[in-house]
Amino acid sequence: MSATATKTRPSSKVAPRTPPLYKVLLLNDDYTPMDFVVEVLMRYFRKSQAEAVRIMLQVHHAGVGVAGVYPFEIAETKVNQVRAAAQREGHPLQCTLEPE
Ligand code: TYC
Repeated sequence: MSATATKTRPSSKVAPRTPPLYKVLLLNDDYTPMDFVVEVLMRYFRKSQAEAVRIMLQVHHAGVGVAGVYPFEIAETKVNQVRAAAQREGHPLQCTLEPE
């Protein structure tokens, strides 16, 4: 084995290398404007406009959709940002977390 080669860990007794991930979900409703949902996806989830429109329409038609997948504290922050923005603007948009 070369000096830089990585060995496989001998057992599962060590902590996983990656943190558990959580999906941030957007839920559909009849009142939140489509443009607002697209803006939220671009601002808080760093989506392009085309991707934001795609996700918004997915939620609009299926009832729920994934805005992004993150470690817990980042996902929680994004949920709080979306809820605060929706409340500020008086929209009923719902946003929640679920383990991936
Ligand atoms: N259904 C909303 C409308 O017709 C649009 C919408 C999309 C609302 C996604 C919420 O998470 C949502 N204005």
